[in-house]
Amino acid sequence: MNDKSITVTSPLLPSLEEFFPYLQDIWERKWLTNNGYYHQELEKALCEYLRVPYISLFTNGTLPLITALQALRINGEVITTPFSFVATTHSVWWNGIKPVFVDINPQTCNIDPEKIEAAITPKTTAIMPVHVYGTPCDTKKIQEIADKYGLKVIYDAAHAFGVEVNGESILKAGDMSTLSFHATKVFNTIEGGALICQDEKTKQRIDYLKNFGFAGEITVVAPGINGKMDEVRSAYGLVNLKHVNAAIKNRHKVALFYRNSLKDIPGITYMEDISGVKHNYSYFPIFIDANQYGMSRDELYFKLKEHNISGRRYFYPLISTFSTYRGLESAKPESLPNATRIANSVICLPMHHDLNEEELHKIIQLIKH
Ligand code: T4K
Repeated sequence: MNDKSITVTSPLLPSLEEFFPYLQDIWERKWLTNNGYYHQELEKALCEYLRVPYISLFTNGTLPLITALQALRINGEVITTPFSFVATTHSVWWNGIKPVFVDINPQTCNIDPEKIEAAITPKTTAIMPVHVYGTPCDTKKIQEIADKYGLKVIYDAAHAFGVEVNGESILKAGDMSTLSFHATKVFNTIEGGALICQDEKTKQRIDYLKNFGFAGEITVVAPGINGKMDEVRSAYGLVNLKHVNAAIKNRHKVALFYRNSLKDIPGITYMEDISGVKHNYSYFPIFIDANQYGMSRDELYFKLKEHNISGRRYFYPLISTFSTYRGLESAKPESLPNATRIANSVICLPMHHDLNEEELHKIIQLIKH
């Protein structure tokens, strides 16, 4: 057994031989960014792969969140989850909007739709749920609430690349969905992201907003930002897209191995596949009950670390506990009992396309002892 470190994830990288001709072509074209050829090609390819009507590429997964709120002219208060990566709530804050935290459902780790209505005030204009770990939110129930109160819904789907429910892309739910193509994601463009919308007019507005608001050479129609993806990363994405199905297949094998190996360990629980859902196996969270397992989550985390295995405590601490947000009424831990318990018990085990059997056995042996 070697002592090479096992990281929580490892990027899906195209081979240099495969990528090099694309670089050569970009060098010949001398067109490096601003809606270039490969940018357009990747948008087309992703619409087809994800089966969504309109997609706009971005330079990371945070700017599409910020831009979605701008595009839909959201203000006042936005209902969201504290159990996510900080970018979700930061995007609300950066727009001068007040985030209102609602507790999660402990089975899915997603915002609990049963608790949304109680958080709605006259200032609420939108709901921003997250498909945490790629597990779909209850989009039907959320839409019913949104329709009843006239709210917009923006899904942070950073983890949900390729996830489908009953043969339909989860990215079609709500008014808009955002993706992250960060190096640590199932599909990556090194840094990158996207905003998905349902109609051409909205796509046009998003494209203006991500290019400073330019609608023509001398016409600026909105206070836009620079969110454009460049040609090198667009081309890299096109090559990676050819390999993403194989990568997800390998991730599935890892999930099956973990589930099979962990099923008889008292005090450890994990998530099962949901019937009708095409999962992408982006993360493999396990939840530790310290009394039954005989060791706390943090003890296990540091024990794995000692052996060069890095699990990650995604998403601990809760966003609502960070200094920017902890003064908010909705950030009180008493109103977020499920999120608090899950954040204190979760470890995401190493999960990527390239894990080998020796590494997986090493992880399981340590968890077992
Ligand atoms: N919404 C949600 C729900 C999100 O989860 C995220 C991002 C966003 C929005 C925002 O999207 P972006 O603007 O980031 O596109 C990582 C990522 O930086 C972040 O993208 C991700 N979520 C978050 C959950 O995780 P860290 O700080 O945990 O990453 P880091 O650098 O510690 O990397 C984790 C492990 O991955 C390393 O130990 C080794 C491996 N790795 C990482 C990189 C960067 C590599 O092997 N190669 C690499 O190049 O945040």
